[in-house]
Amino acid sequence: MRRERTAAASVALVALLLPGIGAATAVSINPSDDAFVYSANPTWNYGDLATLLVGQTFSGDGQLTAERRTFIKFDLGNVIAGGATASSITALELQLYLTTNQGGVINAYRSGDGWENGPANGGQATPNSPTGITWNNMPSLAGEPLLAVSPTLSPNGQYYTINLLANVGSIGTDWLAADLVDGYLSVALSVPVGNVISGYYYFCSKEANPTACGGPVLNVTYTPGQSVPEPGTLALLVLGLAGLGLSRRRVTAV
Ligand SMILES: [Ca+2]
Ligand SMILES: [Ca+2]
Repeated sequence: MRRERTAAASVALVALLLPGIGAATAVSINPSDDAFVYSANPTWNYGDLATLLVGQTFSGDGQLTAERRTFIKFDLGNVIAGGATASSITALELQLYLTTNQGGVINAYRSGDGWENGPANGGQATPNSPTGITWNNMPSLAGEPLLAVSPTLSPNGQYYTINLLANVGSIGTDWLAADLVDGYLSVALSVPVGNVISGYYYFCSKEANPTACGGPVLNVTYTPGQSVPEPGTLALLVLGLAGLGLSRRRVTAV
């Protein structure tokens, strides 16, 4: 009985000295940048619009006529400051608010971070900002891990969740570890290869009026405090455990 209480006290002491271990933390992040790009206006930027579009259009004989893709970038600074590691992140979900559906699915890819929202000039015959993302300067999707498939996008007027960790069992988490070093996670959204749906999915961008519809959100759940304890904390832990050991020996000797 006494020995069990001593063991319990040891566990309590460890929990006291190493707060945060085992307690999952959930963080919701809004985008730092988001924009769609359009193959029919390949030098135009649409970063300041309230909508994000994904999809393709086809002519009557089935030839692809245009495509729109969306790029969304999240600053991971708060997650990094909280001590998250690739292995301690247990959930990574992208949420998108849909306003116009086509009844199919879209794919999420990881992309490079070297692009910016830019001042939108969509719909106007004005030169593109050199800093804003366009069809011509967008990061490639090829070769990037993270391919995750959205649920069927219908009906309108609600958030949909894409699980960005859906494929870590096959591709690992090196990409996530890299994003925790460079500080940003960028996601590209496009329709699947072989898509036959003609039309565009509309989502709300970070510029959308929040009373009308919500912008993209990245939900991160991780277990903090897995960094190596400070030397002072370790010393306290060793002293505390040694003290318990001494008291246990005295009890045993009686
Ligand atoms: Ca934007
Ligand atoms: Ca990155």
